[in-house]
Amino acid sequence: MSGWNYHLTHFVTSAPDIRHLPSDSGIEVAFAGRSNAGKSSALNTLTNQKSLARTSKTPGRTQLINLFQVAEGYRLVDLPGYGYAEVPEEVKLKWQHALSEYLHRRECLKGLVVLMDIRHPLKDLDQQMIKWAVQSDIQVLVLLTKADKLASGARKAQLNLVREAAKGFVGDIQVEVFSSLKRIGVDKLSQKLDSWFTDIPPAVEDESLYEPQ
Ligand SMILES: Nc1nc2c(ncn2[C@@H]2O[C@H](COP(=O)(O)OP(=O)(O)O)[C@@H](O)[C@H]2O)c(=O)[nH]1
Ligand SMILES: [Mg+2]
Repeated sequence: MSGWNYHLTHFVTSAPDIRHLPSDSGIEVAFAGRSNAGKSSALNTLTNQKSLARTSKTPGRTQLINLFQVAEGYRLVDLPGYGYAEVPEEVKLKWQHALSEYLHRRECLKGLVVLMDIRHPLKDLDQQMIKWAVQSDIQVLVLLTKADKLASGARKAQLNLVREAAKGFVGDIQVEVFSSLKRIGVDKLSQKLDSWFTDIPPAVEDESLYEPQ
């Protein structure tokens, strides 16, 4: 049972960079991925809204950080897609710096969802995002998107491959297949978000509890 109703999510604001984000409080989960990875579609599928993630995707505003609110203080953050071939190198480096800063400094950032096309996973910047998240003790959910494009055997093989590679990052990384088109993996995504938003601290191993009476 999901504790949160993601269908109630609504757009709050756009920020031109991380310095203009709302106050660093509550709990935030960020969505990142190369452009065209299926990020907007995933957000729309999760929230069951046709154009939530596109409402602010007007031309010329694609580099904005878009913030959505599930409930007061609980936000989903749509980071601009990276990997645009046509963006000048200088702009790319600036943006990478801002992303690194966001992942390292944002206190309320609890989890990072990294979306990658299942046919082209773990590109350089995807790996960089995961590394930054791990450095900052931020849990990661990798979604292998457009899973409907592969037959089940190939899908499973890709999943295993990426799960194996994820171990190399030595962090808290869960990898799942996802398809907005076929609604695959939506439950896995909402369960992970539930766990981040619930924010129950990990069980403290209090040995006294286990002492025989
Ligand atoms: N087959 C398939 N296509 C998808 C899926 N998700 C997104 N797409 C397509 O991939 C393209 C990019 O999707 P979009 O959500 O805009 O990607 P974004 O740039 O990461 O926000 C669009 O043409 C979508 O229709 C999916 O689950 N299955
Ligand atoms: Mg998008």
